[in-house]
Parts: sequence; C-alpha cells; structure tokens
Amino acid sequence: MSKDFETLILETDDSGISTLTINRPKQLNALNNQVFEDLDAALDKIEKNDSIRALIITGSGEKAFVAGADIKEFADFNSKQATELSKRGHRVFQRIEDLTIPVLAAINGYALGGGFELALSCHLRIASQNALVGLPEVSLGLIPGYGGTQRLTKIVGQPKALELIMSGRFAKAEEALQLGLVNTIAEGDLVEEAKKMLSGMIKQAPLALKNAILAVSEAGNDSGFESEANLFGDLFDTADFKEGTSAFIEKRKPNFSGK
Ligand code: DAK
Repeated sequence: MSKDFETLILETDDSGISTLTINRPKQLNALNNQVFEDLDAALDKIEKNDSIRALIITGSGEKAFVAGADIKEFADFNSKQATELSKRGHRVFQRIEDLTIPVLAAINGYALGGGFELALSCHLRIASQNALVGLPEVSLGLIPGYGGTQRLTKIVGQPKALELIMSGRFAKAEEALQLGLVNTIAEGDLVEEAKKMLSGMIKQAPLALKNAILAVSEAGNDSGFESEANLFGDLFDTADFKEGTSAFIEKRKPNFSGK
C-alpha cells in the first residue's frame, strides 16, 4: 500500500493490477483540490511503472465511488477560477483516458457529477448492485465541467445525454448497464470481479492492448481508419506478434514479453 498520497491509496498486486482508491470516505470521496493534486502525482507513478498492467479506480467505503466535486470547495469560485479549474479537471481526466493499459472504474455506490465524469474517463466500468450514476449539476445551477457533456454524449448519444443532464436524475446499475454506461454489474465482491475482468485482458499482448486503446480512441475522427491501419501495421514488427502466431501454430499458450 502506498502512503505517498493524502487522499488516495495506490496498491499493486502480484499480477500487476493496480488499484487506486479515492480515500475521503467521510465526504463520500468528493473531489477536492488535494484529490486532483494526488491524482496527478499517482498518474506520474503509474505511467513510469512498466510492471503495472492494468488499473482499477474505485472509492473508499461501501457507499460511494465519488459523490461529485467537493461542493464546499467550489461554492465561492468566480467564473474565471471555475473555467481554469474545469480545464485542470479535463487535463487530469484526459491523462486517465490516455493511459495505454486497461483502466476500469469499479463503481461502488454513488458516482455523481465529477465522480461520474471520473468514471467516464476510464476505458471500462463495472458497477456494484447499489451503484447510482448521474450528473446532478443543474440542481446546483451548473452544467458538468469535467468532461461529462462530451464523454456521456459519446456513449449514449445526444437525446439520452441531454435527458440525463437536464433532469439531473440518477440511474441505477441496471439502467446504466442497459444504456452501455457500465460494462457489467458485479454479483459478488466488486474489486474481485473487477480484477477477474482485467485478468483475461492482461494475459494478452501488452502492445496489442495499447494499440487497441489508441485505435478505439480515434473512433469518429476523420483520421480514425488511417490510425487503425497504422496501429495495426506497427504490431507486425513486434516480438509478441511472432510469439502469438508461433504459439498458435505450435499449439501452445503464448508467452508475451511486451516487446
Ligand atoms: N461535496 C462535499 N461534501 C459532500 C459531497 C460533495 N459532493 N457529497 C457528500 N458530501 C458530504 C456531506 O456533506 C456529508 O458530510 P457531513 O455533513 O457529514 O460533514 C457526508 O458527505 C455524507 O453525506 P450525506 O450525509 O449527505 O449522505 P446521504 O447518504 O444522506 O446522501 C448523497 C448521499 C450522495 C445523496 C448526498 O451526499 C448528496 O446529494 N451529495 C451531493 C451530490 C452532488 O450534488 N454532488 C455534486 C455534483 S455536481 C467544477 C467542475 C466540476 C464540478 C463543479 C465545479 N469547477 C471546475 C469549478 C462538478 C460538480 C459536481 O460534481
């Protein structure tokens, strides 16, 4: 367990799956300034550590993943401060989305406002049975400011995104699954099931996972097909492509090196 952060716990298991826990349970893990500073520092560590193969982001306690940005902290902001901090949030959440290992949000309870936006910046999402997700910013006289208007719309389309944003209502786990907002709902222990989901992925060739993340992130861009072709082609020069095809021909399991 890492004690390097005031508001986060970073742990890595023997298989290389790291778990980053937002740890302000008394405030339902609300995102304050310190959480953003700690996230930046934790991402530095994660990016530099090649032995980390996948990342789970979750919240401390049973009740909440993250119940939003810390309302007590931003209540006095003016327009200029708010715009600047929105951009900082965009930058930090984009760093999460840009990681080239699988990143899974394990949503244990409330994922509201900035908390849901954090979950949306992850590549994958698993929900606990009691999960509730939503963007209630309009109830505070605001709109989502940490990427929610963009990422939610990409996943569910304009009509559903506007319905959720303009009502500010919360969706239960089952509805979130139906809308494609979460990949699955955990039946048992959330983090165990999150690890199970990732364990199948980290057996695959790391550079293939990386290029899959990069190619999918280009979907909808004009250059998307060209990027796919290049990312696909690049993999033919890797040792893991040789290993994967040899293992198939030799009827054995591949032993990928990540090269
Ligand atoms: N901020 C600060 N404290 C929070 C919090 C939050 N978002 N959510 C909960 N807490 C605190 C409560 O104040 C309470 O603290 P004490 O009173 O015990 O000191 C403690 O956590 C436990 O909460 P409750 O007593 O309320 O627990 P309940 O089970 O009764 O209710 C709840 C759970 C999640 C329904 C309720 O806590 C709640 O409605 N929380 C607020 C949800 C919400 O509206 N979240 C904000 C969404 S808007 C920005 C960028 C982005 C944003 C804002 C600014 N800038 C760049 C400036 C994003 C805004 C949002 O996230």
